[in-house]
Amino acid sequence: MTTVQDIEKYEAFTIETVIDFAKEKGWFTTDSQVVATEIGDGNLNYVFRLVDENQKSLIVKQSLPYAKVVGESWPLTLKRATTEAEVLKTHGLYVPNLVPKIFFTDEALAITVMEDLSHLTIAREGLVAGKYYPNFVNDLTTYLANTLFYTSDFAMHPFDKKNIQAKFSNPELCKITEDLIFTDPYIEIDTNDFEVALTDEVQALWNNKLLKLEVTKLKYSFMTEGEALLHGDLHTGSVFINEQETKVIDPEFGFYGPMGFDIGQVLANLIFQYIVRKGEAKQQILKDVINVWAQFESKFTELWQKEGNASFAEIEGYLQSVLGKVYADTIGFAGAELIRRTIGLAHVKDLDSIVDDNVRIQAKKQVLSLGENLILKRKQMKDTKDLAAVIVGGNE
Ligand code: SR1
Ligand code: MG
Repeated sequence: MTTVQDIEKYEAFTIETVIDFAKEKGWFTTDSQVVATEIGDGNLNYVFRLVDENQKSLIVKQSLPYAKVVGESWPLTLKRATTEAEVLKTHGLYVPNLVPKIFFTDEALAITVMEDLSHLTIAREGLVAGKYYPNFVNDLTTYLANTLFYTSDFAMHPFDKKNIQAKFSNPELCKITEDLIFTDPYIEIDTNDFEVALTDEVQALWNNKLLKLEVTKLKYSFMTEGEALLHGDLHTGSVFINEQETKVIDPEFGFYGPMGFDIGQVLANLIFQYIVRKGEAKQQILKDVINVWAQFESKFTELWQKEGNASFAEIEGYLQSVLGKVYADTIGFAGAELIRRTIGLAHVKDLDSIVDDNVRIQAKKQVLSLGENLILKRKQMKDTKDLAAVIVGGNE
């Protein structure tokens, strides 16, 4: 919770005051010609890019005491800025090349000052424009395998793990996910957002008792299974990328949760591209979707064998049991992400930018049906062939 004292110390930056602040801190000289631009396109925060006449630049990200996407009627903890910086620092211990460098944080002002990544593109923007990123899956699975393994009981001392788990409890941001992903899309509520042409599909979903039961199981797993320090919002809008470099940003939803949640979000956000692409590009994305699991499994296995705590790693069959559980979770969480991004509050450009109404509605119907199938069949899918069959099934 953000307290009254927190709010009193807080001041929202403007283009002018953020420059004054950066000069006071000595990041730019007082006489330098600094230009600031607000470049944030996310749902929650402001992001200022500051650049001087010598092209020296940095990013000042500031949380607002409310959710930008809705406005002041939705108050939101300022502590999320600190959470984000701390998750980046912790994940940076294991994948230093895959996260931005943090230069400065201030909890009261809710700011994080970090490396400017403007030479990279937000992966979703590039993908929607038809680009293909050959390193995306390799880099994301390196990120997932390392951050999830090293922050889990499989690698940490149990005292350290419980201490860090307590530090990252993040209840307010988790509640957003609990509502927006696991509850709201399955009930009639004002915050849902879908085209009239989807009414029949949405009503069928609201009346699907089995689906609601399975989504509720996923929600409870999200709320109670503190397996590893998750990013918590790992969609393609949280990845800066080009042909050479990948940086995972924005882990303000970070907390200790089930590993499959992060993997499932990556999977689902690639599946949107599979749905909207055609021909060879579609087949390439399908391979990427499958490789998310295949490469995660192989990298996680290698870490487990080399560095896993003996009391788990030496038990025959236990790795397979863990991977089987994480695989089913991954598929189920991916299904929930597909559904909520189609009919819930927060959509994705991959679908919403389709101009032709018929094409867009057909794509959304496919996504809803696939989301449902993934949730309902997650425990029967034994390998990536099963996953590919379900994805291709209704989408040829
Ligand atoms: C009110 S926040 C809506 C969504 O934006 C964030 O990026 C998360 O995905 C959240 O669910
Ligand atoms: Mg975000």
